[in-house]
Amino acid sequence: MPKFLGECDTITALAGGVGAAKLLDGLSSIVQPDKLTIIVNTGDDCEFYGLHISPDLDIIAYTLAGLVDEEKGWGIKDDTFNCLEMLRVYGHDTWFKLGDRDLATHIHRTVMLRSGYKLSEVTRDICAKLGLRQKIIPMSDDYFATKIRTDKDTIHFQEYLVKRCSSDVVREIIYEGAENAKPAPGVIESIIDAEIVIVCPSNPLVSIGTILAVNGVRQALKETKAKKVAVSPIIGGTVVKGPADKMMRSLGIEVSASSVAKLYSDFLDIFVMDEADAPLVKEVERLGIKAVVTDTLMKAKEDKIRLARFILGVASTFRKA
Ligand code: FO1
Repeated sequence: MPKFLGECDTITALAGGVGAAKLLDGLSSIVQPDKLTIIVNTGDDCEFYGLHISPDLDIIAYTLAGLVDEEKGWGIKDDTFNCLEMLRVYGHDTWFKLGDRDLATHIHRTVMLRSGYKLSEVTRDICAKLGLRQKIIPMSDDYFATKIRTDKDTIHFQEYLVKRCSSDVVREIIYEGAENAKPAPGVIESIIDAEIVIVCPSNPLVSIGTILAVNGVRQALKETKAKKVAVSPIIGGTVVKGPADKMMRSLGIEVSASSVAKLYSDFLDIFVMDEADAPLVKEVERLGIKAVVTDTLMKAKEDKIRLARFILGVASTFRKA
């Protein structure tokens, strides 16, 4: 039985996939589920075999439901790939590894979307059926696709990440649909009404950057009275997982924790960095952000809970100027 914190603040988290899921796993162990709202990136959403795939929504939901394949950080543990193997026989592209049980989620989502439900409604249904009580909201119900311009073409983010193993030089990140993407119901309200907003250790360009690109989100983060805490996904100049470092380097952004802080400096109060980045504290504080250091590597469940406790502890003692 998890032990929740006694007096708990209302928390809203901005999340991408694997890195965010680890921290949210820790947070969920110490925060009552009805106090936690998670706004999730949908720029990675893609379509395969006519099915709508929402990788980050699924990574978060599967993780909190205890279903995730912990080794990979995505997909369902002990899943089989019989359907994909048969699709390969029929000549389909099978580079995006969709497991048999995972496919049920995508079929269910697609059936509901085709019947007229919004992605936020479908997500609520999936979470309820998986027994989750935290509120998980897609950043937008509208079309939004993260595209990558390379030296030779423009491709969907999943093609860049999975099919081409992040091997291309990134010339530009295109947030396709951002101009028309409205925040899903509850996104702005949960940021405004929160006591603490946590920006998870996700890719600042293609996970958090997409959420910030949705109309009104950045403004809500500036306006909210919540204490806003971000955790750096960059440790000592590299990432734990994913292509954030390669992407930043390609785009001429220095690969450092302080570069991430800079991207959030118009709304952020507190920046949590790894002990390895202690020499950057002054540089971050020059941005007008309180910088704190701790061990941010999350290998075991205890690490996730310890980091979650640290974040809530720092936020509780922070006083806005
Ligand atoms: N990531 C991979 O590296 N290879 C895959 O084949 C793959 C399949 C996949 C299927 C469902 C799903 O929900 C996620 C999946 N991911 C896969 C993860 C995903 O591409 C990314 O990690 C996220 O989009 C980034 O957060």
